[in-house]
Amino acid sequence: MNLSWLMPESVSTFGPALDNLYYVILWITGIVFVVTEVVLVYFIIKYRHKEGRKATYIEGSSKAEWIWTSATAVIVMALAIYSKGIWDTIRHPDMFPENAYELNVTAKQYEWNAAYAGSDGQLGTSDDIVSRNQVHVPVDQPVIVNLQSEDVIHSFFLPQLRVKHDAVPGRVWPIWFEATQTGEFPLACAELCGLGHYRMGGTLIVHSKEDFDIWLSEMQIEAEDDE
Ligand SMILES: [Cu+2]
Repeated sequence: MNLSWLMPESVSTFGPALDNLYYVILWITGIVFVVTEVVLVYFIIKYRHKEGRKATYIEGSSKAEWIWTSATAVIVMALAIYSKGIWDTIRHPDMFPENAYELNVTAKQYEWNAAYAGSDGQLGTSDDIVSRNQVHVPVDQPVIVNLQSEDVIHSFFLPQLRVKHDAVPGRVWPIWFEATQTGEFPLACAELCGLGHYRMGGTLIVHSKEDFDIWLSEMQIEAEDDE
């Protein structure tokens, strides 16, 4: 059964693997839930009160306990091993792609500020280019976002990219993703961060490589004109 309607379209390189893991867990827990409920209802009806029927004392069955304990352990271990590969790809610092484009994103009540290296090619210098509530990235290239927060805990959420990560004050947290499609996608804050949390939204703009370079140089010219 195709469950893809449950989620927004995926435009991320690691999206399909992550979605599959989600569907596998949903199937396993879904089947266990239905079977358990059916058995529960069956027993409620079968052993309902009847005049003259006396309850019997039972001590349980160690065979049944062995079966359900080991079956659960096997399923949980299998899921842990299956998900570890995906988790490592996405979050393990040693697995970060090397040819990534790097930018900074700083969250604050209630906006997202992105900073890109200016003409010196260095991030965190005075010629950085900034965009407010817009994160511009090139398509088909890994992007590293150094996430930080100026005030409280926010959460950088790109549903279509299958990215969600907390921005924690006092820490710089690198995350990465690679968009597979150009276009505009919503950026939301997924952590209740104050009264204006609901309007802490932005846009992820995925450009073709050429358009991204054009956008960057236009922003550089604009910044130089302002000086
Ligand atoms: Cu927020």
